Amino acid sequence: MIDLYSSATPNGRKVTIMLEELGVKYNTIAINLDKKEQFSEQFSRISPSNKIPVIIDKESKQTIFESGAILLYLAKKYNKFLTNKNYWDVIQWLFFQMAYVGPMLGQAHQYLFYHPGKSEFAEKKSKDYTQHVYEILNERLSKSDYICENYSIADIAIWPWTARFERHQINLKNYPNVLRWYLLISKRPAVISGYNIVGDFYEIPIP
Ligand SMILES: N[C@@H](CCC(=O)N[C@@H](CS)C(=O)NCC(=O)O)C(=O)O
Repeated sequence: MIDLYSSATPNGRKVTIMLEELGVKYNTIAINLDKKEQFSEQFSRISPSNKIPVIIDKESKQTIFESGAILLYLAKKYNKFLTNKNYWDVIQWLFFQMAYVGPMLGQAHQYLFYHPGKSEFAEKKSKDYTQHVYEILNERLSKSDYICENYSIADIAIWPWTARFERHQINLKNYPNVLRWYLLISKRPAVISGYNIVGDFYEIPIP
């Protein structure tokens, strides 16, 4: 049994979608970010950066924070969504998500959605980076149905961030390959269920 500490956010949804895809049993412990529960003494012991998601695998006694590390751990443990055939391809796109997509789109949420009008410079930078991310994805998805040939942890890591396209002022219709991929993944039963495991209910946004 796996304990998952999470919230209804893109990084949290990566893990609930992965667990639903795997069909394994897990408990969810909701961490209310608005109430700053991520800074509690108890949660700090398992999450040094005070961020969700975190899992505790009671079988292996392994605690893991950082969503990319969690996806890798689960893919390795259950031997799914990361095959030997295109291992490094998936790894590089997973790292692209962790190092570029997440941080840049996360900043865009701050400057464009939560706090607009504070810094013209930051808003422009965020828009430029966001468009760059979508251009890269659109080009990549012109070559295959999924980020790396077959559905993998690269898709599972990237998709929940693209589901916030409205917040970072992106019209998905301007990125037709991303739109096709986005809609394809939106229809997966595990994605539909995994989108809403922790916290309030949200519809998957469809452009
Ligand atoms: N690189 C981390 C980022 C995690 C992260 O930013 N989590 C956000 C929610 S999506 C969070 O816990 N924010 C709370 C805070 O910053 O206080 C990961 O991918 O797990």
